[in-house]
Amino acid sequence: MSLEIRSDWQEAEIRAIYDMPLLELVYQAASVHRQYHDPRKIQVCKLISIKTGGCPEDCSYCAQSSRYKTEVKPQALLEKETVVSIAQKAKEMGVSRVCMGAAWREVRDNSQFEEVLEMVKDVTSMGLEVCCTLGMLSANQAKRLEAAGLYAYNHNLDTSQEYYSTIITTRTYSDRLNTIENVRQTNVTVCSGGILGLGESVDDRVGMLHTLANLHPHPESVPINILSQVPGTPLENQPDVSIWEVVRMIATARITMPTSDVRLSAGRARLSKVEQAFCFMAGANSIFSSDDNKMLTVTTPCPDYNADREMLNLLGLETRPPSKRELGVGG
Ligand code: SAM
Ligand code: DTB
Ligand code: SF4
Repeated sequence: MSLEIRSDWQEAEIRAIYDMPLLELVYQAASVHRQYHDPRKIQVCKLISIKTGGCPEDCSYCAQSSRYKTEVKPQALLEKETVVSIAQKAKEMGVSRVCMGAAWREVRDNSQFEEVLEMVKDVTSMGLEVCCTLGMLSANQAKRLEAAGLYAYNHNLDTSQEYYSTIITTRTYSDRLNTIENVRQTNVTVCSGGILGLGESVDDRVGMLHTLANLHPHPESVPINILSQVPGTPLENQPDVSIWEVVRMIATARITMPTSDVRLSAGRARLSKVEQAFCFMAGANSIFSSDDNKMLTVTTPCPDYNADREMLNLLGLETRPPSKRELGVGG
């Protein structure tokens, strides 16, 4: 297999990778992984929901959309001090990246954005990589986040262009790509991936990877989420995705985007240690961990720091320190 970094993938080539005999696929992905990454290192990330619920968007999977009746209670923007203290505890537990999520359609130029910029500065100055996921961004807002020291911006494509409007009607695929492009014009790194289990076909999964792998450069970070079926949302009755589909997706992302971090994100809580080990073998090199057993909201469980430390020890894996690149710049 060629190990060059490509942004000219054909959809059929990616499909052929995804469809390879499973163990051959995992072996090739593991080989690529070893070429570009230290396979003993896993980055542990912590999500902080800085503003929860009441979102005007209609993403059919999401517990935070105001259109669906879920158990999530809307909450105002957290105080900066609260965010810093969660980040401090996370750092002590081996976390090197903190991702702040807000249930917004888009960032507005208001006092709340100013507060988020202050949070980014303070958490960055603790020596952590800071990622934000705040909805759509203008080019100017991306530059302001860059100036605050932001390390990464998360904005997922979620699925293929063709399937997108089945899942979300309040924005388009090109809105998504546009925000990613605005982030790309800065030094902030791009985090973009998707979800398995929305009722999408294999062609949709391959289509999403095709779009991501043909971005130039590739997103530095590619989260692979497994749908957590949230009661009250249109996708509440979706069947569970098989672990083998998850492994195929991770391996195909690893082979097509060799230098990117591939993050085993939502849905990990229902995987056994053996299943997670398979995901790491297939090239996943990051997890989200927590002290309160939730990802952003109570609807999506997350293993806790102690359980994860035990698992990493068992598998002979170590936590990765924060990247030194550009930490503190502009902050
Ligand atoms: N509001 C921002 C946005 O949509 O860009 C950021 C927050 S949103 C929670 C970030 C991502 O989490 C989504 O793009 C989706 O991939 C993932 N996600 C949300 N709800 C999920 C669920 N129930 N199961 C799995 N992944 C989910
Ligand atoms: C991503 O791709 N996965 C994380 C992060 N980016 C923001 C979120 C996972 C889903 C959280 C859903 C919930 O907790 O309600
Ligand atoms: Fe809002 Fe993001 Fe949830 Fe969509 S995924 S409803 S934009 S919080």
